[in-house]
Parts: sequence; structure tokens; C-alpha cells
Amino acid sequence: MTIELYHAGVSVCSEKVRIVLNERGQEFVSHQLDLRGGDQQKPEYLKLNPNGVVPTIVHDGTVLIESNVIAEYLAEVLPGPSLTTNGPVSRAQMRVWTKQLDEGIHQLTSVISFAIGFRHQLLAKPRDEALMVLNKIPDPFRRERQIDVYEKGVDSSHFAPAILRFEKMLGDMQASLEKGPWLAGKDMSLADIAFTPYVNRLDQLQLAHMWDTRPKVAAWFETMRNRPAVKLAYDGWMVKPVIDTMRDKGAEVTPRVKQILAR
Ligand SMILES: N[C@@H](CCC(=O)N[C@@H](CS)C(=O)NCC(=O)O)C(=O)O
Repeated sequence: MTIELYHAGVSVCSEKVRIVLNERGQEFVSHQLDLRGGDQQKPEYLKLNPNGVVPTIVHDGTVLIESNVIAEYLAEVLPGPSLTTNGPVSRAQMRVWTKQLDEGIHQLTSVISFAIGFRHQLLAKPRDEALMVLNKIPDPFRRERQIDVYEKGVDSSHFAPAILRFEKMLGDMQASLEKGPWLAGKDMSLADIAFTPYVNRLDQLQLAHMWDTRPKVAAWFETMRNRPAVKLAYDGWMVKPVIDTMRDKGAEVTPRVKQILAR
């Protein structure tokens, strides 16, 4: 069996799929895309993933897109302990978690990552070059929003609501983990795997203070980030200048974020 993964090192959705593959001990053929350079918009890639995003997997010739769908697929076809819980009720709960990512949290991760960190990679390029990549984003709503965030950073009107949505997400996680021990109940599941890259991104952006008063979230994140499969999904894939920019610019905007949270 061959699994090819089209992904990016620093990409929450790609990280999610790498964690699942590692949990299963599954090797993969890696095709890394440069997202700021627009590799995801090249015609040959759009044939695999018409949305112009990563990740995509090709499993023995079958093309699959959408990271949560890919994660469930891999959990089903690759042998190993259940990652989709041990019962229909907790499986339904697991999906209530994962669908939240597709219904907003993922897009808002893009907003805060760009507003705080990624836009600086684009600002370092000539403006027309940066806009050429942004103008090719296939989804018109996402395109307009990303251009706004590229132009205005944390002053974009999309920034504060995004921070407040993460505040709600962390509150919901704390409440579930109090019952826990895992997000979807008594089994570690794809819900825990899927949320790890998002909480990790908040950490990379210096937003870990958002769980200072949420001990269950803090303990869960510590457990998740120390899983060998999670470590392996990060080791060697992170791009140091990108991580450094998220850290440095994240520290600069901390007072602004605290002001939003105090409103
Ligand atoms: N719902 C999709 C979202 C994929 C997505 O937005 N991927 C980001 C990286 S995490 C991407 O490829 N961005 C490139 C772009 O927006 O041009 C999934 O879960 O796979």
C-alpha cells in the first residue's frame, strides 16, 4: 500500500493528517507545497484538490481531500486501536467536535495566523507578487478576507471576533475535559488529534495565556503534545523562520489580544 501526502510543514490541517498517519505507524511519500509561493494553485495540484488547499492524500491511486474526512478514512483503513471511539454516542460527540473546525475554527485560525504571523512573509515580497497568490484563492469569501488580513493585520475587523471564538472554543474544551478524560468522553479519539494542531497554533502565536485559567486544557495539551505520534508530526516539518515570526509578532500583539479578551 502506498500513501502519498500533499501537505505543508506549517499547516494545521496537514499536521492533523500527519498525526493520524504516525499514530498508525504508516509511512508516506511526502510532497511538500510552498503555500506562500502558491504551489497549491498550480494547475497540476488543482486537478487533485480543486479547492487549492492542503492536505490531499493519494492512497493506491484514490485521491482524497478534506483533513477531517482523510483522518476518519485513515483511521478506518489502517490497522490499529480505534481512533473513532468505542461507541456510536461518543462517535457522534467526536464529530460534533471535528465539524466545528470545518464550520469556522479552521478559517479563523487562518485569520489569526495571517494577522499575527504569516502576513509578514508576504509583506517581505513585492505587493503585486503577494496579491497574485492571494487573488488566486478559489473561494471568493476566503480570498477577500485573506486580502483584508494581509493589508491590515490585527487591525482587520476579522481579528477580534476570531480571538473571541477561540476563547469560546477553549471554554467548551475545559467543560468537556472536566467530564473527560478526553474531548469525546472516555476514549482518546480523532477529536483530540484534530484539535491538537489548533491549540498548538495558539501556543505558537503566544496565546497560551488563554488557558492559564483552564487547567484541564493545559493538562490535555501537555499530554497530546508529548505523544510520540504528535512529536513526529512536528519534528523536522517546522520551518524555523515562520515559527520565529509567529513567536516574536505574537509577543508584540499580546497586549492587544488581552484588551480584546477583557472587553
Ligand atoms: N477544510 C480543509 C481546509 C484546508 C486548508 O484551508 N488548508 C490550508 C492550510 S492549513 C491551505 O492549504 N491554505 C492555502 C491557501 O489558503 O491558499 C481541510 O480540512 O482540509
